[in-house]
Amino acid sequence: MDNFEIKGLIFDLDGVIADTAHLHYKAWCEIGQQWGFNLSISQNEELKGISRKDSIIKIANWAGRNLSEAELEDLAKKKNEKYLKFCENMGTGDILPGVYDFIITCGKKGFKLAVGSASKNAKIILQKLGIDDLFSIIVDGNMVEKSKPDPEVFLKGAEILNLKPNSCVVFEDSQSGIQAAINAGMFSVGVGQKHLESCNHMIENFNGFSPEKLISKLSNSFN
Ligand code: B16
Ligand code: MG
Repeated sequence: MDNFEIKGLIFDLDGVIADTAHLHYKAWCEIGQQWGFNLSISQNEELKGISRKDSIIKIANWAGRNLSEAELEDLAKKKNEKYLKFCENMGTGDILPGVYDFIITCGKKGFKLAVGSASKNAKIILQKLGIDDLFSIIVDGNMVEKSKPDPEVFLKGAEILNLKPNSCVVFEDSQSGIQAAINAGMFSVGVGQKHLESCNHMIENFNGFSPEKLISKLSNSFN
């Protein structure tokens, strides 16, 4: 790919901007434990980036439970109440390392900024972190029909930013999110300690990362 030009950056929320992945996990564990089912860390990896309802369906399958639509709805509600309770005292200290500075620098350099999250709580969480106004658009779980790895959430973000998919970079902590970025025709940067397959570049966190490094790593990834 020659002459690429990056104009837009789309950030996943849970696990990229906000230190919330462990809180989703804790709430899901409590849901599973009512059936005596222990959700493993590797099973939880498969839930990252997946909608609340699709997550319950997966957990019920793993636990060998057959749930009616009404039971699914009820568990979704219970899980969310638990999750929001865990998030009650969340503030700027729950922003993941380096990402705030990276977002501010990128904004000053003229990149268009968006959030692309499966979470229906994305706006509330970003408000708690005090950074909801840094983004031109927050595409959340209320605005999409399909879970990652479907590209809908990122394509909607690019469309609202008025950018072509191939001028956007997605930052993601989940394999389903990296696949969604690939399916959208976007570049992807994996974030976190767990290696993610097929992303253009991987960082442990945003400490020391810069727009210049981003462009250089992306151009190296396909040269
Ligand atoms: P909610 P992301 C995802 O957010 C989380 O990774 C996933 O664990 C969660 O189940 C999903 O949002 C739905 O969240 O229950 O708050 O609507 O990583 O795409 O920002
Ligand atoms: Mg995530």
